[in-house]
Amino acid sequence: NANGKAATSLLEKISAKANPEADDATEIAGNIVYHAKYSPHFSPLKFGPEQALYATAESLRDRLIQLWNETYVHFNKVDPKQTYYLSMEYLQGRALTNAIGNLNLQGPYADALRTLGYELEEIAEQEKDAALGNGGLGRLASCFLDSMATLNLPAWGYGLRYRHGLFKQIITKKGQEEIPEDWLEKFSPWEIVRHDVVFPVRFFGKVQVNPDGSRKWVDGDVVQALAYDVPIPGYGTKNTISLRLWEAKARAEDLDLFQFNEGEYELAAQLHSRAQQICTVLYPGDATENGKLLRLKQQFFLCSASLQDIISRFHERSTTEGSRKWSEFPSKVAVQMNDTHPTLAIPELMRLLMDDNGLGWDEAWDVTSKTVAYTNHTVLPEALEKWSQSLMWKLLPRHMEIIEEIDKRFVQTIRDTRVDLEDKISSLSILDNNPQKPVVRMANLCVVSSHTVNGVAQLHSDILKAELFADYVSIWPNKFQNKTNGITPRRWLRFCSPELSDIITKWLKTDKWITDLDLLTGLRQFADNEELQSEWASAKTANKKRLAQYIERVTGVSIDPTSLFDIQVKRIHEYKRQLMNILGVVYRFKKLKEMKPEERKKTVPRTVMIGGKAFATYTNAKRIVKLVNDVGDVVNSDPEVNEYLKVVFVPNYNVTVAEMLIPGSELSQHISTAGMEASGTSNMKFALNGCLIIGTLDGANVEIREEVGEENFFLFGATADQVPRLRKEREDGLFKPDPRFEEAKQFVKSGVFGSYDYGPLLDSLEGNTGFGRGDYFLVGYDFPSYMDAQAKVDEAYKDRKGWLKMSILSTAGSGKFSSDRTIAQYAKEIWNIEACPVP
Ligand code: B1H
Repeated sequence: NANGKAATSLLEKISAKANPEADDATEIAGNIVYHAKYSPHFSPLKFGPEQALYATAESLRDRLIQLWNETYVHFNKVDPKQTYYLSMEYLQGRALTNAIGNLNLQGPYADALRTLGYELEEIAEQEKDAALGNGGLGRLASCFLDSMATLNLPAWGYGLRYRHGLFKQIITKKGQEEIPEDWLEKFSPWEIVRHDVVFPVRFFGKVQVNPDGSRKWVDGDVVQALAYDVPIPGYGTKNTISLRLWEAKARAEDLDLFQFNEGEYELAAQLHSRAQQICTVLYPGDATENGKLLRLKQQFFLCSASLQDIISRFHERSTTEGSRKWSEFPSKVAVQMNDTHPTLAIPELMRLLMDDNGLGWDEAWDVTSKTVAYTNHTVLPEALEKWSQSLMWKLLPRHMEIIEEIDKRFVQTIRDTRVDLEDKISSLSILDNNPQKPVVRMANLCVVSSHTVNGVAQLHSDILKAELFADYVSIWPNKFQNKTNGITPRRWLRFCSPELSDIITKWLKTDKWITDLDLLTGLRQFADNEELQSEWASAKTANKKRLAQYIERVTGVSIDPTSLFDIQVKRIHEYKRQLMNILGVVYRFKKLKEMKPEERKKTVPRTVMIGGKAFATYTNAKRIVKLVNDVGDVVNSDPEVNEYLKVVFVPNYNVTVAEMLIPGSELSQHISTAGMEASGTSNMKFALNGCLIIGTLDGANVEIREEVGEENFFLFGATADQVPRLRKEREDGLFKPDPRFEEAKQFVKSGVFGSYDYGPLLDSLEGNTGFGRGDYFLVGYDFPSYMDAQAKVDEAYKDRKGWLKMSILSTAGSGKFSSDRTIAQYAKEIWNIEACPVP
């Protein structure tokens, strides 16, 4: 590598100097060189782009460690109430550009690297994407951390250090194939292992009853939880918080030397390999309940280690001698559960308080229920976690006793106080004792035990109150809240589209919008301004060109940067209706084929990009991936139409790919069956980047449309309250399909897109024919209004100025969707915590 060689010789000319406070280019270059030489991870004398990445990251890490320490000491001194966000998923993506940007060191870092022969962007490209999550729920957790740090809130995240994150998707002739992801192949420069932060976590065993009647969980397997801290810098502040990820380790004494000496190596290391399994891989399900023992172990491991750590910090911060009063705990600690995945935090906190610290039930319950809060992210029945009671008794016998007791007391209270709910008790109770399959309903445990339950968009929260949790609302009318999701404007605008950001800053005459996103409304007054429009267009065009190059590099398909860039990227799921999108494309293709050449010339050229991962065993989702690829192959090589239509499946969609796609998008599709997408968060990212939305009245779309204005949103489809009736009509055979829908399906069936058997996939769209699910997702019902909305998109795009105005207004109306707003609301309305800025 010539570049590497040049850089190696440059390395010799710059004196190495460790300097965690380096902030000008010369000092930074010295610090990078220091790490290249004295924190080496590669053979000496190599300084290619990869070595440069690690040395650069380590130079930043010095600074982050310093800020992390200052923040920790400050929080310890002030002893504020602190929030702990418990999540099984974090989709952090890359960290380099984000850290440099949040510390406002772009210029000096770019200059420092240039003296070493590299461009910052080129080095940033070397970093792996940390994908310890599946989709929206995991990315939300990561956006929340960014906002917590930026708002100077005393708050930490807890998660698991999966050895392998979400699988890598490759596309072959067979469709999607999954390859293990390997973000730790070399090492991550962003984590700091804390060898002194280790907690024991028990599994299996039994409950011992002591002479005084107290109970204790004993025996079974004990695994060590070891802490790794990922520093999370705030934007424009010293505050740097922690994402603490737990790794599972066996203890030395768990190696059975006797068996080893007998030559029984596998038996000897049995406990070691069982411990290792826990954090080996992220479960790749998105909105799918799974019910496997290892997943339950992961969930408990996260909860137990985090709570032990939280309790030890509660004592560490005590200024009085001896241990603190437990009644103070809820005024020092808030625990937020990201969906039901960390529900075991509830019985584990009860157990730690009662069995390890001697509290009585009432006292422990008071502390626990004032500490924990629960966010629901889905109403899909298949995603509501239910754990088999027998599995739980085996793995967590003491917790099952506690859950039974919580349930017993809850049911008794209802019997005593609410005779009207007598016939609802079987659905309200935590334990479902159905003899076929007795289970624990985790959402019920969360609702009964939490002081607050929230949904993630207004419509979703309304549905929770009116349907899923309606009877609980009658018991606790004030427990339920809405917290509309948000996204961090740093990663999702400032850093992924610097061109557009600079234009915004120029026109608003301030860059304060980066931390006060409502200021974007200031762009509205310029929406018609031709100068702004032309600057806006050139930024968008630059982003489209960059995206076109990327697409050509990863797929080999060349796309026209002047065509309309139409994107749908999200996990592949029938409720998200990628199938409707591709059937719309099929119809467009068929019509283009039927047109005369001069007619075609009048159409608006479009590039449709679809990306997302399918759960490995979700057959229909995989068939959709295959269909998109097959349609792409035919359309893109058709010389009559490929000037007017291209169809690209973007492989391996992840945070890094999103940062390339979103800034280059002009239209994005958020087209789920109404009532099924709890919120959506990519819709917010697209809108913020001046991309128009075609979508249903679902999730946060409803609020986005309110904010950007209905004339700037391409709306179609049934509303959530119509869905049950429409499903019934579909089942009863009362539905008359639109001819365009029939034509599109027929065209696929005719075999134009290859010999793969799409019969089963298309049958899922039929009504009550005995096949499929009777078009449960109402693709057939919504198809005509979807196609009409698409025709309006084409018309609107022909009016270039009109489109630019809409695009500007879209960005201008996106202020509400900053995760800073969301987190400020959680802090005030759920956690009751206040900012604690490091001086
Ligand atoms: C969301 C999940 C989810 N909702 C189970 N539920 C999982 C469920 O591994 N599992 O078992 C993983 C994830 N994810 C998403 O959360 C919603 O579908 C989106 O609409 C929402 O925007 C996002 C964040 O609130």
